[in-house]
Amino acid sequence: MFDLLKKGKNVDLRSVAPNQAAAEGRLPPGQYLTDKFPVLHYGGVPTFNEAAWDFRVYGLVEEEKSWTWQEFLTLPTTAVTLDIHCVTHWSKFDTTWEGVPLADFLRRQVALKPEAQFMVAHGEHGFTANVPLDLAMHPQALLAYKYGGQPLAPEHGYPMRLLIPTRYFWKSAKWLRGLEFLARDRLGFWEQNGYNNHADPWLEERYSY
Ligand SMILES: Nc1nc2c(c(=O)[nH]1)N[C@H]1C(S)=C(S)[C@@H](COP(=O)(O)O)O[C@H]1N2
Ligand SMILES: [Mo]
Repeated sequence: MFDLLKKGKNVDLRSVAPNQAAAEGRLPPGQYLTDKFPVLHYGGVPTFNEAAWDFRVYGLVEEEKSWTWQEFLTLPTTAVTLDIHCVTHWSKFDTTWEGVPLADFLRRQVALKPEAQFMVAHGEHGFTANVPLDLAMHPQALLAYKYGGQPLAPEHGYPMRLLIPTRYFWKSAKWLRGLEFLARDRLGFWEQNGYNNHADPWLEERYSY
């Protein structure tokens, strides 16, 4: 599977002693801590064309809706700090993000049909990642467009990405363009490629086999 991953700059990520981090009780099993921000994705980094960009919500909703980038920027935002854990074994603590809280967005901007129980996030180039609706409603789930107080870097998802807490970081789709709501779960890109659908780093749910 990892041959599918396009790695960023190949630096030594083991910048902090794992024991020190584990002692804090915040480092899940099999992970090591890094201060860097590795870049991981399949395919190229898309360029943002504001005129062509929209953000769509569809599937099991009463009414499909879409937002331009300027419309999206008017939505209320919040800041979230969380630890991120990549299935390729790096973790990064206290990452700080700003964006639209997904739970608020789904409650105020979207009328989900009662049958909607799963969400598929759609990124540029057909990338998908799936989560159950209750995880999408997690208070730290974000439609994130700032990292560390700055707009997202292109390789980290500019202009906007999903941020899904409590799971391996692959559920956090970069270059987010749409959310689709479903009655039954549908595996996303990495989930179809052998990764565990539940993806809890504390249970080390890396693979589906
Ligand atoms: N669109 C898109 N989003 C993606 C991916 C991808 O391949 N395409 N890979 C995921 C994986 S495997 C990880 S670990 C994180 C990495 O985010 P980062 O590059 O900002 O560290 O993005 C996730 N989101
Ligand atoms: Mo990942």
